[in-house]
Amino acid sequence: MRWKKRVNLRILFQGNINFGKKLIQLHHYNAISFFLLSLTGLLLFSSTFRSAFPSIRVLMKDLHIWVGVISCIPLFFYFPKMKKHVRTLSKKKNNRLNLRLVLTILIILIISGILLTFHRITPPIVSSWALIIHDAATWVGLPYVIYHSMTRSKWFKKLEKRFNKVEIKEEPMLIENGNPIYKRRTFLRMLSGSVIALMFFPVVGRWFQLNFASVTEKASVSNGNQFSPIPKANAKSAPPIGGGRKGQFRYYTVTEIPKLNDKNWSFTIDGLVEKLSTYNWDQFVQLKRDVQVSDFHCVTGWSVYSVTWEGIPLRTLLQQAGVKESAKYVKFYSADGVYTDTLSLDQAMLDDVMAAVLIDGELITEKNGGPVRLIVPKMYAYKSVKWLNRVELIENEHIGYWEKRGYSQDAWVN
Ligand SMILES: Nc1nc2c(c(=O)[nH]1)N[C@H]1C(S)=C(S)[C@@H](COP(=O)(O)O)O[C@H]1N2
Ligand SMILES: [Mo]
Repeated sequence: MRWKKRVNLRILFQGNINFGKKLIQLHHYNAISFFLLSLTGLLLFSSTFRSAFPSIRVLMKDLHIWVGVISCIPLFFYFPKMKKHVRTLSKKKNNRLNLRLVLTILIILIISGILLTFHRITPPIVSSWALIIHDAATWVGLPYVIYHSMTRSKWFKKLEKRFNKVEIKEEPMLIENGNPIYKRRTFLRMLSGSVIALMFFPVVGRWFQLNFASVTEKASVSNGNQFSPIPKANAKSAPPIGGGRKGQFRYYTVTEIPKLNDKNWSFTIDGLVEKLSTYNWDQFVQLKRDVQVSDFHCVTGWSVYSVTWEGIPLRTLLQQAGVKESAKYVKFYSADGVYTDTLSLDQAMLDDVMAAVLIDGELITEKNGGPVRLIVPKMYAYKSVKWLNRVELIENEHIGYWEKRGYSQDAWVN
């Protein structure tokens, strides 16, 4: 590969080699780390990748963090010499602007990246902002770097030359007061810039929608689940006492969304219980429900605040079934047939752990884990099993789906 020949770390770290050579090495080095960071970062952002390769998700995250850390090393070598570098650019306004932009983006990425890395010891609001800012800086920085490396590549220079020749032969430059008002070179660059920006449009749009659009999904419209009767919301739920959720869910699933309806759906509590209980939808919606307002935190940094959930507290369900002395853990199953998670009996008895049926007064949509999903507000949401249809009391600890793939068994939110 070409970069192997080009990147020479020795040059970067040796004291007595000339400054210009060092800058070039730094540039090549940064290009490689930026490429690796973008690749691992985009894979982390992608929910398709998440469900296609769940077992390397944690590895990808660690890789992203370590490449990030290693990429910072050259900066420490650069900063003491920055003054000198800026001086060499004193007559090049564009280069100075470029440098300023790149350094600003880098610093934003580094600070937000550090905050995200240590998300477990900061409050969730800090990580959710760090995630938004980290992504935003990526959506500016990544297209910019692609543009930068493209317009400086050999084939682009060739293209420009050809473009300019055509121009001289066939079409004179527009001239006003002796100055060209539209250089074709500029046009070519603007065109490539726009193409790159357009390429990023869908993903940036998606990101924008996730963070800033105030989409209130009407369950009746977007819910593929076919359930009737529709449970009548408690007065505290409609209108929601939490005032309506703030923020948006990023819908995750490790399987296809299960096709559920009031005929094929059932809810079972079994294992180490006095009486095995199975409910069909009709029976389930007759159980007495509570309302709570709580925040929902994904371990990757995003949160949804002030969600008004209505459902059956898990401990009510457990008490009704009668937990046997020997039961120590509770295992939760999803109707997707794959996803499971677990709580200790003590954790399962916490008063805000709930089999939720309504969100902000409406049926939980199928994407969101409806008709019934677990919520464990004090823990990261990988504990909040979607399409919950079975609760089993067990003696020995079970390791959940994501915990098997590297997520911490300690899921408490700070
Ligand atoms: N069945 C099932 N439950 C699940 C998941 C999943 O992939 N499948 N993902 C978990 C994770 S990591 C999170 S952050 C939340 C996401 O909930 P949402 O898809 O409603 O936003 O669901 C949790 N419960
Ligand atoms: Mo998550």
